[in-house]
Amino acid sequence: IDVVNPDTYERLDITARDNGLYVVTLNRPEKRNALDVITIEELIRFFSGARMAGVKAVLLEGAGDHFCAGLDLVEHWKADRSPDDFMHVCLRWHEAFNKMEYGGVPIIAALKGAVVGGGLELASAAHVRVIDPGTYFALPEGQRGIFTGGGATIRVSDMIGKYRMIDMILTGRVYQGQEAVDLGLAQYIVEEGGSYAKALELAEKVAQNLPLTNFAICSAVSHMNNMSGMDAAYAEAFVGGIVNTQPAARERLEAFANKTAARVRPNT
Ligand code: 1HE
Repeated sequence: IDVVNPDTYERLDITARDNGLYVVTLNRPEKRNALDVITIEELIRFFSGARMAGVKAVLLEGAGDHFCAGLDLVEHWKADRSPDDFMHVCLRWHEAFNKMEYGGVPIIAALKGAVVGGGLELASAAHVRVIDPGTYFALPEGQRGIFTGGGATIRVSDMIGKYRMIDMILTGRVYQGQEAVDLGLAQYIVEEGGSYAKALELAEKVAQNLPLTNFAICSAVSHMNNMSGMDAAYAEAFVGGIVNTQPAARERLEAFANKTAARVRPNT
């Protein structure tokens, strides 16, 4: 299917690896991978069609020294948009990031350098984030005289809590290192320059899960978090009914029953 054809993208590099794993690279390093209209449209296109195209997992990264500098401020300034126009820009961002979070394809983000403004909003739409000690998170919108528009009010406050998010945007506070992990901005920290290798290891691992299981993990959990407890319990039972009886799982269950499957052991 065309959505995985790298020749059809201008801002994204799409690289197929083994076993349905794709590397999606924001490829505008000279502008620190700032998100312009074209990039957002390409993210929508890729993530809308990924699962139907057989994509089993995505490693998301940025070319150059920084993951992403957020909204293309120069494009925004030059376009001198009306409120109506920018509302629709924001809706396209939400389209892209909702397709990512709810699309059912696991996305592992390899982060480095600046992950700021809309770059943090993009990273927060991935399911797993890996950082190195040089990775830093910020919401510079407050200083730039603007506000968020790509889901920070939802996902960043979900990760770190409402008042930490408010502090970040009000004061421009930067979080990095182990503190960023402890607060929930990322799940893994590795040595300097190591986020790509760790993200690749994780992406290769999750690509081995059954696609329907990954679909539930990378879609149902987010949907259920938006529901009341009663509705979430009902929906979980429904999803569990389908996923936990899928024919493809029988082999794995049989292996467990026959004692040939790996056991869960503590970290060494
Ligand atoms: C950009 C952008 C951008 C860089 N839009 N062009 N985001 C921000 O406020 C972050 C703004 N960017 C920065 O603070 C810095 O550029 C970085 C920390 C990311 C990188 O610093 P550095 O020293 O490596 O690069 P630089 O010299 O600042 O930038 C290199 C080029 O990238 C330069 O262009 P050039 O043509 O002069 O070479 C910069 O103009 C360009 N560049 N960042 C456009 N963001 C839906 S609402 C979302 C709200 C937001 O995301 S607010 C944006 C927050």
